[in-house]
This record gives sequence, C-alpha cells and structure tokens, in this order.
Amino acid sequence: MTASPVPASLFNAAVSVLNQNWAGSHTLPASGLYPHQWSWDSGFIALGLRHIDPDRAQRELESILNGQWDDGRLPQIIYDVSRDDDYSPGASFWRSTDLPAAPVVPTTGLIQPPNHAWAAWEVHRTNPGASERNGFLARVYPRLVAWHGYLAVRRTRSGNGLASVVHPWESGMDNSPLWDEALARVPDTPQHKIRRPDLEHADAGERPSAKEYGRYFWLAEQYRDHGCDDLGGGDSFVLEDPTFNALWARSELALAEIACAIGADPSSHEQRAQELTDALVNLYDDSLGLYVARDVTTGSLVRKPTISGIIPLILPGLVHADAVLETLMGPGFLGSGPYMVPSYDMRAEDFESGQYWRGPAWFNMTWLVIFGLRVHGSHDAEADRLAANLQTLALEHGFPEYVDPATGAPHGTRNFSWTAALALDLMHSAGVRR
Ligand code: 2M8
Repeated sequence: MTASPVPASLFNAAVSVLNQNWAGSHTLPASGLYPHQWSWDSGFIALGLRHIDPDRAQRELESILNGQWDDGRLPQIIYDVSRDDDYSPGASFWRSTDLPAAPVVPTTGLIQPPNHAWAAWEVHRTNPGASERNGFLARVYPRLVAWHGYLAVRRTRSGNGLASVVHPWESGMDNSPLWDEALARVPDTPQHKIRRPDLEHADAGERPSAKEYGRYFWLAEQYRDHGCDDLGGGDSFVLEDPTFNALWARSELALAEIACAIGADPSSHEQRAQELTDALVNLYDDSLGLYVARDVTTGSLVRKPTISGIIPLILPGLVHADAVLETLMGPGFLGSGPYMVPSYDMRAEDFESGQYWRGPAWFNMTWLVIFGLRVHGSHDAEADRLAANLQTLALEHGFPEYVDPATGAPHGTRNFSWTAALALDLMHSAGVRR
C-alpha cells in the first residue's frame, strides 16, 4: 500500500505541532498525555527541529543533559513540577532531589534508550559553522561520554558488554510482548496508590492494563527504595534489548565523529561501537531471523518477533543483516504491504493492531527502519514507500502517536512531537543515502 503524495502543507503543520509543544527549553512529547520532558523523545525531536531552528535543537538536547545525574545517567523524564498531578508517576513519587547524586531538577531514576549522541552529531552536521561558533559539540561531548560511561559501568550486568534495562519503561516500548514473561514474575501490588491521568487523554484499550501498571509501579518502587543505585532493588527485571543496545552502538559511532570534530581521540568510541555490534550476536535468534531480548535473570532468550529485533539494521557491519532484512521484507512485517512497520509480527496470535507497543506501527521505529535500509543500501524502493507513507499519515491524521499498520488508522494521542519531527526530517532527507 502506498498512501497519496505528501501535500506541501506538511511542513507548516509539523512546525506548528513542534511550536505548540515547545515549553521554552524543550519540547513536550504531547501536551496532555506527556506533560514533561522525555529523554529519547528529545533525541528524535532534535532530529526534526534541526531543520527549522538548529539553535532550538541544541537547546532541546542540552535541556535533557541538564537532568544528568553525577553517575552519568540521563533520566527518562525531567519533571515540570507545576504539572505534577497531570502524569503519574510524578516527581513526588521519585523524590529524586533527596538523593545526593541527582541533579537539582526533579527527575525519574530510570533511563531511556541512548539516542542522544547520535542526535547531537546530526544537529551539528546540519549547520556545522554555527555549531562550531557556539561550541556545541565541545560542551555536550563530556556529558555524552559520561552518559555512555554510566551504561558501561552500571548497566552491563551479564558480562557480554550489552546494557540491561531494569524496567519496561526504560526500553521505550513499555508493553512490548518481549517483557511479558519477565513481568509475570513481578508482583502487581505496589504500595503507591496508582492514578491514571493518562486515561484522560487516550483510550484505555490503547494503554497498558491495570495489572501491567501495578507491576510497573512495583518495579519503580523497588528501584527508588534502593536509592536508584543499581546495586540492589533493580534485580527483579533485568533484560538486554536489541534496540536499546543498537542505539547505544550507533551513538558510539556518533561520539567517534564528535571526538574527531573537536580534536579528541575517537578510538575508544570506535572500539565500543564495534564491540556492541559484535555482542548483538548474543541476542540473535536463528529460527525467527531477528534479534530478541535476553532475560539476564534466567539467561534465556525471549523468542518474540518484535520491531526491536529489526532495529539493529541501523548499524553497519552487522553479521546477520541479510537475514534480518529478509525477515523485515517477509510476511510478518512488510511482506503484506502495510503502510508502516508493525511493532510486532502481524501473524502472532496476540498481535493487536491498535494496542500501543503490541502491534501498531510507530513513526520513530519506521524512521529507524528507513535509516537501516539506507545504511545497507537495500530495498531502496521500499524505503522510499515507507518514507512517503510516514509523511502522509502524519499529516492526514494530525500527527498521531501510532497507527494501525494495515489500515493506517490513527491511535493514541495526536499532535505527537516525534511524529512531527521525524516527518520533517524525512522531508529534508528523503532519498539521502547514509
Ligand atoms: C511512552 O512511555 C511512557 C512512560 O515513559 C508512558 O507510557 O507513559 C512510550 O511510548 C515511550 O517510548 C515514550 O518515550 C513516552 C513519551 O512519549 O511515552
């Protein structure tokens, strides 16, 4: 299926979404459902902002870096305390400012996938002269190095070099089928009384269930009550996720570029990018033909065919690239010609076309797949078709959070920032070989 050609008004409409969601120093993912700053959202948003206002793209990234903890972590969320009742868990749940290692701005203790160094490099490349004049790369480089250092020191739990997530929220794909088995071992009875302001902005059938929320809060409480120190309290859910680690590797490649640009030594970044790319073989599932998660607690692979297992295509030199490309083009993902890439194999028994991370197509994931196809110089026509569909669906449906892959019907919230930002990016980079 190919959607109709992109109307010229896409640019203005996307810019207007990003302007409406601009909060002075950063962009809200969506002003109702997500009223704070989210970490990997800011990375994706900066990729679009750079085309309309490179200074603002820099501010977006420097704003999330202002939430950095002393141990180097970049938090999942930086809170706007004036809106603490509008999202749960809020700043009053985490009480991060009581912890000596946390910054003065209130944040969560959890993290999200590390796409920031990659975004910083792309922001710089859009207008290198202006970026150099205001010292952008030199300012962000040490902070980004510290962020990756946190992952290497605190989050490599299994000895294979890959980072683990200790909460589904950390993957960015909150209720992905990859987490079902491990979550089933987690109690759904937290101390905290759960409020669901999210349900005022999105249909309950499109959000995680009450039971899932019980488990999310239980895990978050454990982590918080152990001082978010990664030493205890983060052991009930420890998984290695392909997308998280692929973004880390891609961001190490970007750090190598940044190091060169500011006269630093790129070799440690090149080496880590290679090590991470190589270590992904630990997550490869031959029978599914893609990467899966690994449960570090049990040592076993979680054999579910999700979009997370396709995203490592963003890396050059990937040993299993050909097999993953075949899976991507096969019947579970793009074979039946969906508008965008589904988040879960469309043939799976529990595939649900409108249920959050359990089937719908997301704009950031489709953007990453398009990037991956271009990295491997493969299936150019398919990359172009996906890029056209992404832009058309974004505009037609008011920049939805996600869509039904087969029909294109919109789901989740609207005026969603990364949808607008990535549509803008594709307008500017369509056809560009990476
Ligand atoms: C969603 O996650 C938040 C928790 O972080 C939520 O469900 O409330 C995910 O889609 C995540 O990837 C995204 O960063 C966040 C904000 O857009 O929303």
